[in-house]
Amino acid sequence: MATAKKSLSQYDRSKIPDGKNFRIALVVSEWNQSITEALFQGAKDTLLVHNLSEDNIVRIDVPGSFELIYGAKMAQQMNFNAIIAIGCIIKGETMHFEFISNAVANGIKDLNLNGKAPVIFCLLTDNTIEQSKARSGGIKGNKGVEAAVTAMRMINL
Ligand code: DLZ
Repeated sequence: MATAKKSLSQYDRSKIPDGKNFRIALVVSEWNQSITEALFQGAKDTLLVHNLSEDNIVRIDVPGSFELIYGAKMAQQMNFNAIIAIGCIIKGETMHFEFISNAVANGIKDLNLNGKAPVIFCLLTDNTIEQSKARSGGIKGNKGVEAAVTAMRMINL
């Protein structure tokens, strides 16, 4: 269903605002690190293309996706125009997938309702590592790119 809809990995660059004066935090989970690094790189490269300076792209590392909520909350209290929360949860044998995915989605939703800066949801919730690879620079694009584009558009609302 999702793939039938548009992918922001292919986007109209002319519709994205100039990022010269934007300051964006990227909160990055260390779980499934090869995936979250690729998402981070996709997001960062996109922000650089849109004129953000290296100094205005700040990375905050957290141990796992569950900690994205606290990391993003902390970043919201600092001087950022937007925050991108980057993580990857892969389904295993236990219920962790459901608990962590729901908690992160709800936590980030609450931050968006209550905080000043928008928090962008760049959390892969996949059944297999192959699905995550496909969405972090593979055949399904890079959700980090999409998150960066979304952040710039939300700042410009
Ligand atoms: C514990 C756990 C498990 C089992 N799986 C993942 C995962 O697939 N992706 C992820 O980002 N984090 C996972 N974690 C760690 C939790 O997010 C969290 O870091 C710990 O429960 C400590 O609060």
